[in-house]
Amino acid sequence: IGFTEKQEALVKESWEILKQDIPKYSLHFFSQILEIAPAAKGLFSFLRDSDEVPHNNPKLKAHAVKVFKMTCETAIQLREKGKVVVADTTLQYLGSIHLKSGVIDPHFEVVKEALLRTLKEGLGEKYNEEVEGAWSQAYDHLALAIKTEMKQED
Ligand code: HEM
Ligand code: ISQ
Repeated sequence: IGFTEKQEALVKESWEILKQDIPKYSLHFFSQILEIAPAAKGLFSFLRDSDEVPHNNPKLKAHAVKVFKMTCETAIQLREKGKVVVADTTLQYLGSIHLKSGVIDPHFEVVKEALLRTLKEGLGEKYNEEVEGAWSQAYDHLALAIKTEMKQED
């Protein structure tokens, strides 16, 4: 089962839409993570000392954008190469950051669900099963790469 041109286009198009309001969607993304798994709050250094999700936190925005962009990048690679190639150094870095922060495998499903909900919110009626499938597939590949790296590190 490969990744089609159509799927790649859907992922790219939806990111173009969400990109237009980064402050809104990064906050939504994050709020969804905490709604699904309130305990995850303690994992994030920029949240630990605050009572609510900070509204204009540069770190939160930058990280949220990276998650979307990396998933997008993964979709492009899946279509072009049929596999995911994340630079070794990037993967090692992400592996160690997540391991050190206390992230565990089930958290990846939480972030996936939050990402999909954010897409749904941003795309409105343009959101459908095809869009969801394309993002899910790309995310799963990226998540697997990070999880595998986390296991090699401990
Ligand atoms: C940090 C991406 C999954 C929790 C980060 C950073 C990136 C990132 C780019 C910032 C690294 C930096 O520049 O400092 C991703 C991607 C994921 C993923 C692409 C999945 C495909 C998860 C999951 C969790 C999580 C499942 C658990 C809820 C964290 C935490 C940090 C972090 C706690 C450190 C934030 C801080 O305290 O500064 N992630 N992440 N991530 N991520 Fe993820
Ligand atoms: C880091 N890792 C995964 C998801 C995130 C969402 C918002 C901010 C930072 C994140």
